[in-house]
Amino acid sequence: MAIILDGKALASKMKEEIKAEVAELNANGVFPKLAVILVGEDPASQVYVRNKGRDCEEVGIVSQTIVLPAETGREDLTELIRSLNADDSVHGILVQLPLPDGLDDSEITQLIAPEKDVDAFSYYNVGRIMTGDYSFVPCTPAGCMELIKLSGISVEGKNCVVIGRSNIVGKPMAMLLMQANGTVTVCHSRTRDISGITNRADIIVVAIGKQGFLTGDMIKEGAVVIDVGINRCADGKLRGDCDFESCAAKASYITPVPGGVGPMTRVMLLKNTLNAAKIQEVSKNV
Ligand code: BQF
Repeated sequence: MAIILDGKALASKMKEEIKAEVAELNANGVFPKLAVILVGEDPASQVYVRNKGRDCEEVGIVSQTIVLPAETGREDLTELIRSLNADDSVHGILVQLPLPDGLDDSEITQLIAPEKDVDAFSYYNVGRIMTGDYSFVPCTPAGCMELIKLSGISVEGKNCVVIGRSNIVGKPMAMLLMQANGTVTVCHSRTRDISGITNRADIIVVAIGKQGFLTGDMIKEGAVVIDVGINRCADGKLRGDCDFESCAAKASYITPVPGGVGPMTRVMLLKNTLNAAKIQEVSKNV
C-alpha cells in the first residue's frame, strides 16, 4: 500500500517559509507584487484567479487582479501588459489561461517581460529551462519536483516516465527530471504500448487530462506515481489521471487528487513571484 504524498501539508509548510521571506523583504522596503490578468468569465479560471489572490494575501505578497471582458481585443491586452512591464512596483505578471476565443494564448504570453514572467511560458524562460540555468520554472512541473524532493524521493538514475507532452506540463517536466539525473521517457497519444513503458518506470508523472487513465496493471510494484490530472467528474468530484485505488495498491508513493500536485502548483507561483521581486530589486541597486 502506497504512502500518500500530502501536497496540501507540504504546500502550507512552504507558504510559511515564503511568508517569512516576504516579511524580510518588507523590512527592507521591498513589497513583492503580482499582477493577474483574467479575460472573460470562464468559471474555472475565475476560481483559479481568486485563489491566486488569496494565496498572495496569505503570505504578504501584494496582488492586483485585472478583469477584462471576453471581447477584449489584442491591442488593449497588449497595451495593458506593456504598462505592467514598465511598472517598477510590479514584479510578476500572469495572464490566466486559456484566453477566450479570438485571443492567442501563446502570442499574448510572449508579451510579458521575461523577468516578470512568473509562469515561465515565454520563449526566453523556456530556453533557460532547456539549458538548466533558470530562475522561474512553470508552476506545475516545479510543484511536482518539489513534492518529489521534499518527500525524500531520489530521481538520480531512475527510470522516469512522463505521460503527456504539453508545453505547460509534460515537456518542462521531462527537462526537470533530466536535470535531476533521471532517465526520461515521454509518452503521448501516439505512443505504442504505453503499458510496456510504464511497467518499467520507477517514477511516473501523468498529465494528460484523462480520468483514471493510469491503472495498477500498468505500473510496477513500488513505483512512484505523480498525478497531475484535474478532472471534474459527473458526481461533482475532482479526480486525477490515475485510477487511485489500483495504483495505490502497487505504488510506493502516490499523490492524491485533490490535495496532491495542485496545492504545490499554487505555492510555486508564490515562490516564482518572490524570486522575481528579489532579482528585480537587486538589479535596481546596481
Ligand atoms: C487540488 C489549471 C488547467 C488549466 C488552467 C489545487 C489547483 C488545482 C487543484 C489550482 C490549474 C490547475 C491552475 C488542486 C491552478 C492547478 O487540490 O487538486 C489547486 O488552483 N491550479 C490554473 O491557474 O490554471 C489552470 C489547470
